[in-house]
Amino acid sequence: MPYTATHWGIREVVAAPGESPRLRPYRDDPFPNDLGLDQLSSHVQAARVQRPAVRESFLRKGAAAGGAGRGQERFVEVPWDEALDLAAGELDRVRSEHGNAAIFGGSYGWGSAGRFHHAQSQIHRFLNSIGGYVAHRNTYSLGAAHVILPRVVMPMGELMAEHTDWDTLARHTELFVTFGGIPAKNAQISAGGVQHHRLHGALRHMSKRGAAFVNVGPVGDNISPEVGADWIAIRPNTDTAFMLALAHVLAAEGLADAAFLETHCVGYERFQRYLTGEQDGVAKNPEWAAGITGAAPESIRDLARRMARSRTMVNMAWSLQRASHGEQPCWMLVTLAAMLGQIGLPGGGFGIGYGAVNSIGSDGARLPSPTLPQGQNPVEKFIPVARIADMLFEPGGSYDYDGARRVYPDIRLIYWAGGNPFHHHQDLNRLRRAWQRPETIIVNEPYWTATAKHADIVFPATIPLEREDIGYATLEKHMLWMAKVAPRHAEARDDYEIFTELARRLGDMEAFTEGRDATGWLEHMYDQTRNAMQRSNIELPDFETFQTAPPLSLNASSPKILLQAFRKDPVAAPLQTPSGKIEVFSDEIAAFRLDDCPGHPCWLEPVEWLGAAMAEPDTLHLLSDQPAHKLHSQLDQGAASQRGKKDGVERIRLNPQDAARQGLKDGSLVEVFNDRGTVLAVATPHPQVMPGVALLSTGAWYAPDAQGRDRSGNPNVLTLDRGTSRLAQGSSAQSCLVHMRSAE
Ligand SMILES: Nc1nc2c(c(=O)[nH]1)N[C@H]1C(S)=C(S)[C@@H](COP(=O)(O)OP(=O)(O)OC[C@H]3O[C@@H](n4cnc5c(=O)[nH]c(N)nc54)[C@H](O)[C@@H]3O)O[C@H]1N2
Ligand SMILES: Nc1nc2c(c(=O)[nH]1)N[C@H]1C(S)=C(S)[C@@H](COP(=O)(O)OP(=O)(O)OC[C@H]3O[C@@H](n4cnc5c(=O)[nH]c(N)nc54)[C@H](O)[C@@H]3O)O[C@H]1N2
Ligand SMILES: [Mo]
Repeated sequence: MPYTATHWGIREVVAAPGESPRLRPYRDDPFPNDLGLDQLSSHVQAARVQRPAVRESFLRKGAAAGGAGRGQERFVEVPWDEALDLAAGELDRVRSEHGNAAIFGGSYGWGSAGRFHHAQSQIHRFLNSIGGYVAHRNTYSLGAAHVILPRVVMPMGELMAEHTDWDTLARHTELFVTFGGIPAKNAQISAGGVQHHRLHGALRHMSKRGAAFVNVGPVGDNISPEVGADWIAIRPNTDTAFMLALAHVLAAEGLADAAFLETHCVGYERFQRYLTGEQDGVAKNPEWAAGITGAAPESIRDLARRMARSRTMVNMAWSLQRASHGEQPCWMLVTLAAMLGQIGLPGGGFGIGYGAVNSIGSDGARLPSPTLPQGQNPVEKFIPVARIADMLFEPGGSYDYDGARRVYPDIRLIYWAGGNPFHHHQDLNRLRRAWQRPETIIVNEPYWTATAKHADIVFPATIPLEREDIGYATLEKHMLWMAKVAPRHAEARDDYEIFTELARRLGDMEAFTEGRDATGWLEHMYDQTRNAMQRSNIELPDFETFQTAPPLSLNASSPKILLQAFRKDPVAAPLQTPSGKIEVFSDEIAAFRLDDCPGHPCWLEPVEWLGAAMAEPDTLHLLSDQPAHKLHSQLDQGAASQRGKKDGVERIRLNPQDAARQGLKDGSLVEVFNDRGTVLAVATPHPQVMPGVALLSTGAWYAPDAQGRDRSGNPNVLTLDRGTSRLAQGSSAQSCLVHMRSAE
């Protein structure tokens, strides 16, 4: 039986003679989902790009066409050779006239599973082989965490792999306090695929063994009802204030672990002066936090005491740091866990993202992975990933990032493969204006996404079912041969072939291909991984056997306790921070003198939040979480995704009181709006969304009408395009105020 991997699960391919193949979940997955099972159906395939296509005026005038017509003009289909010549000509013109630092190939995005046809690796390798490009740094997922955490405790990449595993939590954790739930909808996903969806079983196990759960945040149902969590509702973006108040209680009642703070941390005393109010005259006590968060002071006091007397794990969702001052909840979470003194103990300490993806809490070892080498990028310029519109608006403009002053490059050409910025970026109307500025935009895409529609040249890319690949996901313990099970749609080609043809025209083919075709690369990558695994005492079959074998289970299980070695001996196993210890105060960050990220964790008002003066009655704080029924914008036209909508329009959840006040019923069509734009959505009252808050998941395919109103329900028409702070410059999508009115 053939198999394939998707980011949301391994799929078996059932191919009855004479019928088109069908997908079904992997039989050994204890908690499978139905995402994307209809990938090959005609209603999904209808959105495919058939043939290379060029924007009409661009075809006539080339770069002289200007960018104003992007997203409006019609496309003209052209033969492959003509499109390739045109694209190669543009790449060559820009690199010789302006240098490779005028090419942006950030190409952020998840693309599809499969290690060779990994679109980001492909495009980076290609652009490196033709002389380099301006790259992006960090992710939309964890923009703030990537920058703050290595300075405070450890790099996010290591932290993701080293979270205490679920089994250890089940055996030791008495109290699991989470900010932002443990959303099962999110744990459907792991980059590269999932063999066993483990969250469901893990939570059931913990609950059976007596662990209690407390969920703090604006939404109550982002945790399994089976665990019977207590919900403490707080306003969005106020978690840091809540955590500060917990810390205040610990300090005031002598519950903080002074010994751990002394031996394993630096700078607690300076932070304490802020906490008690000695520094600024404001004690960060529960009464203070109540005014900010809306939570009752007693609930904070009780929780702090409970946390101190239990074996406690404190966790936060990644969404908390995808917000204005998103560095602060990360820093404060680690500080709070340090005060509890249980970091490095089984079942205690902190987690960042239990539930965010399936791999967090896995007992899988980090093993060598098959990777397509990306080569060297001679261009040193980069941008923090979410600063793309700023970059396009302000060539030569300066900005702060991680303690340095940097200058935005002057981008003339954008090449995108494997991502959808018209899904993932904030303030899409602003992006649309910025996107008009480059001379040339090239996109490889299987589907006519909004990004493809805003390009000059679109190359139709294959999907994984139309090519062979190696499926592998670090920490998920699987490796499988992804079979080719469907013919290529229309004239689609693999990214690898597209880049090979461009590299040939640019005289750089040998550097890109190293003389290998796709099969040659698959064999090469597999053999390299096989050798590397052998060094870790894991035997893999030879390449030929692998191609017909069922998914391999790399049974390397290694129970984990985060920071156990550091706890045992902070001198022998120091952290990589400047002091080797947890930095509750950071001299380096303090020296940057940033008013939006001082030297210790603190409460800073978000740019937009419910406490702000601008929040008049009927203002709602809009959260745009990850969609339950798909991965980002992928397969939005599929059955699973459509199930989450009404008549093709996305649902927006809000508290029944807010709905009633505005006369909205379940199913009412509404306009959600602010100064940045307007989207249509379907009102869905829900008691577990706190008053004043609305929740519209991401992923709907941006479809502006003539007035610029998005008819699909894409929240990024409304979100704020500002960095988390001048330290990390991450996306702050979750800090966004909106209004709502009936559209019926
Ligand atoms: N408001 C708001 N916005 C957000 C977030 C949020 O919480 N709120 N979350 C952010 C986060 S965390 C993320 S990770 C981003 C995700 O943003 P993206 O990763 O950009 O979203 P995807 O929809 O996964 O885009 C992948 C694209 O690659 C295409 N693709 C698939 N396979 C291939 C292939 O083989 N070749 C090529 N060329 N293309 C392929 C797919 O069709 C799809 O269009 O969104 C961010 N945006
Ligand atoms: N089904 C599905 N799963 C996914 C993805 C997907 O697109 N679809 N994307 C994957 C990716 S790329 C990523 S990065 C992860 C992201 O993982 P997360 O960032 O953790 O996911 P979100 O769904 O954005 O947010 C989780 C929950 O946080 C809550 N929340 C939002 N703001 C606040 C706040 O200010 N305070 C508190 N306490 N809670 C808040 C919301 O209720 C939401 O349900 O998800 C991954 N998993
Ligand atoms: Mo993400």
